[in-house]
Amino acid sequence: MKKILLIIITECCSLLGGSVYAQEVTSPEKKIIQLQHGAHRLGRRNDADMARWRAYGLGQFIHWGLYSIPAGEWNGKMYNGAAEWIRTWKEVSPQAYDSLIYRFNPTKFNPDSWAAVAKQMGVKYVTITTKHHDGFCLWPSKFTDFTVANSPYKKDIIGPLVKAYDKQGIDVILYFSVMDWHNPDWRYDIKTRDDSIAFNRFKQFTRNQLLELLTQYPSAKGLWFDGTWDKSWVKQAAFADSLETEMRKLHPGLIIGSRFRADEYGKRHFDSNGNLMGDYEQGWERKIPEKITDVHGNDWDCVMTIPENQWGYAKTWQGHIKTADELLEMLAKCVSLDGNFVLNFGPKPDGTLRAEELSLAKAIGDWMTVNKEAIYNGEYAGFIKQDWGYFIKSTASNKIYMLVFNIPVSGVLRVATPSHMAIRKAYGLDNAASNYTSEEIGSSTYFIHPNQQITPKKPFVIVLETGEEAKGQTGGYEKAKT
Ligand code: FHN
Repeated sequence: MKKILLIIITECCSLLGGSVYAQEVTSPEKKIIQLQHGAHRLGRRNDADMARWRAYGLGQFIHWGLYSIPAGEWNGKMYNGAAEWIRTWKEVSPQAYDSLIYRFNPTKFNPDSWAAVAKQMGVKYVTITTKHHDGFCLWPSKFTDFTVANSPYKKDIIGPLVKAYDKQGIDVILYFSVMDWHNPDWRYDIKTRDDSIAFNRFKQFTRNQLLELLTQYPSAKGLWFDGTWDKSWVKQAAFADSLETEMRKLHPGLIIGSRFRADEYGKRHFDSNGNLMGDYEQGWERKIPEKITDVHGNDWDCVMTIPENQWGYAKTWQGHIKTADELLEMLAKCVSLDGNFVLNFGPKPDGTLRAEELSLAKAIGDWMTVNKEAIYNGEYAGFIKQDWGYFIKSTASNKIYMLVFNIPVSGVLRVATPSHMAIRKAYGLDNAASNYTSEEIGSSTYFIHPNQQITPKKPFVIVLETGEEAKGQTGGYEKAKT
C-alpha cells in the first residue's frame, strides 16, 4: 500500500510539470527519488497509436547515407567495424569523408520498389535514417548545407520514401542521430565555457531539425533516436525533456523510444526509479530477451542486422550471415515476448537493394503470406515455453499459435496450458481442415499429434483453439506425495 501511495505521489509530481525539486523519499520497501525529468508515465501507453505500433510485429530498418559509397573500404583497405562508422577510422580524414557528398547520386533510387519489397516481406513499419552519426541529411534541411540538396542527386529522399511506404500502408518512423560528427558545435563532452556555448548552439540546431522533420513529414508515426549516449547530451535532461514535450504537442500520438533523453541523474532508458523513459524500450539492439520477465511489462523492439554488425552497405559481409529461418525464429521469439522485430537493410549507393537482402526479404515474405496471422496482433500467450518453439496469442482472435522450429524425434509437441484452460481444437495454420489430435497426458498437459508425418522444410504454425476446462474435468491425476 505504502509503495502504491509513493508511486502515485511521484506520478502526480511529474505530471504537474516537474515543479518539485529532486528530493529523496525513503520507504522501507523502496527508495523513490522524486524526479523533474524522469519517466512521464508509469506502465504502457494505452492509446490507439501505441496499440497500432504494438500490433506491427515485423518492421524494416534502413541505414542509408554517404557511408554506402566507401561501403567499408578506404583506399583499398577494408575497415573492420560497421561500414557506417568508417568516418571515425584513423585512416580516413573527416574532410575526405565529408566530400563524399559530391558523389552521392543514387540515380536508381525507386522508393516504390523499396516499399513493394517491404510489403511483400510483410513489414508493418519502416525506420529510415534521416541523419546518421556522420550528420549527412537525407532530407533538404534548412539548418545545414550537409544535405542531399547539395549532392549531385539534389532531391529529397525522405519525402518520396514516406509517400511510397504510406501508399503501401506501411508506417514510417524517422531515425535521427543526435550525435553529429559533421557539426562543428557538437561535443562529446562539455568541459569548457566554449564547449558550453557551442553545445547550446548545437541544441538549438537539433531542436530545429527535429521540428522541421515533424513539420515536413507529418504522417510519420514516430522518432527513433540514436547517438544519445555522449556525456554532452546526457547532461541535457531539462532541455531534452522540454523538447520531448514540444514534439509531442506538435505531433499528437508521436511515438518515441527510450533512447532520447536521460533524467537529471544521467540515467538513460530507465530513470533513477527504474521507470521506462519514453514509449518503448530501445535497448534490444542485436539481442533478444530470453523470458517475459526481462521486459518488465514494457513495449520494446529488437533491431537486427543480417551479418554480425553491419547497418550501412558494406561491399563484403564478414562472418555468419543469418538465414531466413534464423530471422523468422527471431521474429517469433520477439513477438512471443511482446516485442517487435525490425530487420535492417543497407541500400547500395546507387539506390538499389543488395541481392542477399532481396532474397531474404522474399523468403520471409513467402513465410509471412501463410503465417502472418500468428505475427500481427501477437502477444505473450502465458504458456510455459517448450523446446520446439514459441507460443503467441492473438489479441484479435484469442487464438493461440504454436510456431514450430524444432520438431522432437517423437514428432509430438508438448503443450502445458495455463490452469483451467483446455485445448478444444488443433490444426495447421496453412490448412484449417487438418485436425490434429490433442492428447491430454496429465493435468493441463497435452501432446499435439500432427496427423501426418511432419517433415517440413520451413518453420510452421499450429493453431490452438482453447476454452475453459469443464468443472471436475481434471482427469483425476494424482500428485505424488513427497
Ligand atoms: O552506432 C549506431 C549504429 O551505427 C546503428 O545505427 C545502430 C542501430 O541501432 N545504432 C547505433 C549503435 O547503437
